[in-house]
Formats: sequence, C-alpha cells, structure tokens
Amino acid sequence: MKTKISGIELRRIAMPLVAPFRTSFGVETSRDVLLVRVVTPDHEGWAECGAMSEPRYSSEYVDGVQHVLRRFLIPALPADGSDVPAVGRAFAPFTGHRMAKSALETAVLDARLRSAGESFGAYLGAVRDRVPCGVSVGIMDSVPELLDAVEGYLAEGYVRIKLKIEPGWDLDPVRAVRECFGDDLPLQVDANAAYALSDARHLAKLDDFALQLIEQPLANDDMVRHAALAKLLRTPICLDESITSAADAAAAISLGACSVINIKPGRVGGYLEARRIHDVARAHGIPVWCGGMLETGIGRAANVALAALPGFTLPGDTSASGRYFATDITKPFVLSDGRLDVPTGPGLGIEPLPDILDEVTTSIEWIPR
Ligand code: OSB
Ligand code: MG
Repeated sequence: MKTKISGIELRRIAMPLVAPFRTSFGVETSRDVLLVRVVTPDHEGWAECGAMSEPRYSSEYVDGVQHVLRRFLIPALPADGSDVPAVGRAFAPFTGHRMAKSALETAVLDARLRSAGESFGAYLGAVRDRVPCGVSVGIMDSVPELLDAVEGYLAEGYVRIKLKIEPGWDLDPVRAVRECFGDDLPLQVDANAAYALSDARHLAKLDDFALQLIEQPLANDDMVRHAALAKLLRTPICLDESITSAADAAAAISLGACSVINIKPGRVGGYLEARRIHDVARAHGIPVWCGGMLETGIGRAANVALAALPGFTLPGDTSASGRYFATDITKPFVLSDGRLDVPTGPGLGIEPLPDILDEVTTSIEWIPR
C-alpha cells in the first residue's frame, strides 16, 4: 500500500456548541477545529485534530499544532509514500506533540484505507458493528439545571452518564443525580486534574455513590500520587490526561495508579498507539473506553471504530453529533437504542459535506509536497 502524497490541506473550522461545555479547566462555547486532508493522485484522507484553542487540557493547542505540522511533521513524512507504521517512525524523533502526530498519521491512514477499500474498523480489529454510548455532562450553574440536562440525555437513550466535577461541584451533584435517577444508572465522574492528594478524605466520600470510576482526579504528570490515592478510595481510578503512550499505560498499571483507562487517540499520538494501549490493558484485564474531545463527525467516525475493539468494555464519550453541534460537517451520527453504528465504508466511511464545510471554514492552508 504505497501512494505518493501530492499535498496536504490544513483547514480550520468554527463549530459552535449547542450549549457551553464547562470543565474544571475552562468553558468551551465553540470548537476551533483543525482538519487535515491528505491528497494523493487518486484519493484523499481526512482527520480531525483534538487540540483545543488553549493549552489547558494538555500542552497542545490548535495554533501550535498547525505550526508543528507545517514546520516539522509534514516535512518528515516519508517521501516514497511508505506504509502507516513508517509514518509513526518518521515522527518519533520529535518529542511530544502527539495530537499533531495523530492528526497527520490518521489522515494518511484514511487515504491508504480508502485506496485499499478497507474500513477503519476492519483495519483496527473491530469486533462489533455498534457501540454503546455515554455522555459527558459539563459543570452547571445549579443542580436543577444539571438534573434537567441528565434527564434529557437519558431520554435520548445514553447508557451511562459522566459528570464533570471540581472542588465545590462534586458531592452535591453526584448525590442529586443518584437520588433522582436511582442506583442502577451507570454513573462516573471526571475531575480533569482538579484535586490534590490532600483531598483524599473528601474524595473518599464519593465511595458512597457506587460510581463506576473517578477519572483523572490528580495532576496529569503524577502517577505516583494516583497510586497512593487508589489505596485510599474504593471508587476505581481511571486515567485520561496521565496516559500518553502504551509505555505510560504499562507503568500506570504496574504502579497501581489506575484500574481503568480512557483512550483518546489524539492524546496518545494516533490510532496505532491507541490500539497498543488497548492491547496492553487487555493483557492485564484492565477495561478501557474511548474518550472524546468534542469531535465533529470526522473524529467521531474513527473513535467509534476504535470503540468497537474487544477490550473497550465500557461505554465511551462517543456521543451523537446532536449532543455537540446543531449541524455537523458530516452526515450526523445518530443514537439508536443508546448506540452508534460503526461506519463500514472504506477508510473513515464518512466525509465532510462540501457545502457545510465551506460555510464553517475560517482558513485554508495548502502545503504541496
Ligand atoms: O476530560 O474527557 C475529558 C472534552 C474536552 C476535553 C477533555 C474532556 C472532554 C470530555 C467530553 O469529557 C468528551 C466528549 O463528549 O467528546
Ligand atoms: Mg477526561
């Protein structure tokens, strides 16, 4: 599977969210998304970069990603159009910048798979044709507002709820959701690194609510304290920000820093590394689930394919298009019976709708090869 790349388009789009999404690290009202389009003589490959406009969730941000792609990663692409693992090897000398690497590698992979007529799911090793979906619910101004939002999502059919928490918005919202929707609702929380180990006694009060997990309670770079916290809580710890590679996953598992892993392909440098994390976790009996970065249909298509691998035994943050955007840039992903269908066409199996894409485009940079 070798095809020469004739050029790469870096396109920025502005995607207003249906409602503001608040986390412990900030409020998002509109996604500034970078799309990568790899053009070959007979196909094109698409990918979406998960980076946000400011370096809060992680050190990457969308302007920085575009710069790194233009300055380092695009020039490093193998000139002979070699296979996708070779793309990863060509990027390896550059430290970090995993969301940038992921976006370019994924667009190359999509172009290759489209020319081979193979879907992302088939390539990655999907074993399901639909995946159960959860929804991540942001921090709200009041508990009644939160209960309204959760009620709406449950009515749509989402099979598990994740509540964003931070100091001052943790026990009360969790208690209220449990009281209102019962003990059988699969419920989890995500702190996005908002706590310290000295909050352990407070966090242990969440143990009463039978949560499936608490995601990333402590700092991104602190696996050792997560391992210490795990000994003080009954609620299982899941890591998101802390896991940036399969090596990190292996380290976290052997340290006892987590018993569940959230896999986001962008955070870990691409779908091949995401699959390696899945494999490491599965070999250790650690469940994984697919996280999200408020993606459009382009990023979602690949995430849903990944979520169909056998080790993804928990519902992901792979919500339907309508949870994020009034109009998606692709044919929308629609929830049916709490599930999304895994696309089956070549590559991502979905592509941007040209008219909608043009309407939301804020800039286009073309980089010839
Ligand atoms: O921590 O999982 C997170 C969104 C942006 C950045 C970080 C996170 C999130 C979410 C939403 O929780 C996931 C989604 O629905 O895409
Ligand atoms: Mg998270």
